[in-house]
Amino acid sequence: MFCYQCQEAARGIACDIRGICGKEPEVSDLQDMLIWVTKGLSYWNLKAKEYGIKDDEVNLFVAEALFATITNVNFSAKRISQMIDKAIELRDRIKEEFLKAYEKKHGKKFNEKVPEPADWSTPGGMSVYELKGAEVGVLLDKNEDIRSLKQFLIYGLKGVAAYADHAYILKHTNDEILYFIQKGLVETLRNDITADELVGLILETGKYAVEVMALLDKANTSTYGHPEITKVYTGTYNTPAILVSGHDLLDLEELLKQTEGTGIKVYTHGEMLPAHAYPELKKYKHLAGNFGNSWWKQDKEFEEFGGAILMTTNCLVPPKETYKDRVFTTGLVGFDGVTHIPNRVDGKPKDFSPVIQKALELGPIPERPGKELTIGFAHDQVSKVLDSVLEAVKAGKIKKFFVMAGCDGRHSSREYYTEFAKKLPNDTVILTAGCAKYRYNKLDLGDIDGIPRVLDAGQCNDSYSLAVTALKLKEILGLDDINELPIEYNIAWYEQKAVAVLLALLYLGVRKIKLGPTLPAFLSPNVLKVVAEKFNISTISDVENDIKTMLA
Ligand code: SF4
Ligand code: SF3
Repeated sequence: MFCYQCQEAARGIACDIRGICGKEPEVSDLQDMLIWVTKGLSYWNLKAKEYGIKDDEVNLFVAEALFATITNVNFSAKRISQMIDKAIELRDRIKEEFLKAYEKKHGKKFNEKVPEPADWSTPGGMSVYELKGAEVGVLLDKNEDIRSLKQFLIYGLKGVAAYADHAYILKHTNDEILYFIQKGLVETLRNDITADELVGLILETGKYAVEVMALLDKANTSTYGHPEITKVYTGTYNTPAILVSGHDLLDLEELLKQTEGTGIKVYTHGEMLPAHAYPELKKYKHLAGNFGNSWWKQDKEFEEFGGAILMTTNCLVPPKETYKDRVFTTGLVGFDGVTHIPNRVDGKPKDFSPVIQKALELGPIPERPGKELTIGFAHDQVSKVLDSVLEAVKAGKIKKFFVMAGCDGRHSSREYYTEFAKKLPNDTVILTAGCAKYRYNKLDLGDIDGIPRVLDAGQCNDSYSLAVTALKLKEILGLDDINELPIEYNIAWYEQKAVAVLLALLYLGVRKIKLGPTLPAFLSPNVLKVVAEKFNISTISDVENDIKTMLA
């Protein structure tokens, strides 16, 4: 195995024995194989598109395959292997269709040379896939800079694909985004691709990252209403309970419907916290509160919670034996030995009865006191209070905004973000989204004329909301450049959705971003130099120093 896609890559270089995330080498090689055959599938699908053939199943599958390989989504060798089978099956189907269409149009057979994954085939099975995966992974490209750029592109595409899949689940799709993902994948098969071409594709990924986050925003808000300022209780009640984590709002909604009247209370964990702010979700009285913190604390917090647990997307930490039997996965999440709730069939809701049954069997969880968190500052809500925000800015009561969106992670170096939030002067406001917020959202940082000093827009994809707010401010203030706003960016990243968010910010023209707690291991020294120079990206140093320079 060789994996360096997340911020916690071993030694800041790569995981090559076993993932720090818990990913086994076997699964890592299978994931590499899945990406590789998905490139082959994309190759034929793009060719078929030229002949007017559109296969929605293929378009969706490509997004799902990428999403399944994001950090902390799927640790199951069996599930990834089944996805490889499916990729090959779809590839051969779309290839056949293309070949027929080609012959019909040209009166002769297609005989161009095709890239290896477009027709690789062998009586497969998991062990063959694993061996091939080890051959065609990250290290396939010998030139360090080309490898770095290709992986940078693929990780950005993974983030875009994940958000596209989230939107698709809520019946919102955009073929242009799905085809761009495929184009990007196919381009990485070229041995003659130049660094400049790759940089161009990476920047274009930023454009699609903006588009896909806008699409997901529309999917979420048209289904569940615009998030509203909401207080969320962080304690628990003495009843049977289910804790829901991940980003999938439809899973939560279906579970809420199916638990109505059962006496079960439903709680959110990690990235599911923003669900409480959506009118069509908060209306369920048994959506009782938020328990715990961000993803990496789940081994302690899931154990302590006591009820059933449902993981809808990333980030799953390999469950401990002590609570594994009450964890359930669904969607693209997978872990061998953990019960999986199957997908919807024929548009019918998922059947969460095994989770409900488990919660009832486990009985009431302990009552624990908790404080209240205020959330729901997505763009629509913020636009309603924008006048008072602007007044506070004009009156000098708010000097600066700090966008501290992104991910949390387990490294102790992330205490930086808690300290940073604590030490920011009282006339500053933090704009956040994603699980990075758990480093400071319980600090009681107060408010400025009723405006909380931490404005939480929602999940990582709701970084889009922060961008909308920034663009609106730019317009109102009549500025030419988004960088003239009194906004500083101190972004924490971990997995590949955050890579897409970063590319979206770059596409929108945001410069001088601080990215931490460390810069990506997948950026080679040369690529890093280009990124730093072109976009003025740097990493964090110490809190006092960073605050000083960012306030200057
Ligand atoms: Fe290592 Fe991160 Fe890859 Fe997991 S996802 S194997 S922690 S680099
Ligand atoms: Fe967190 Fe995984 Fe990225 Fe959606 S839950 S932000 S790390």
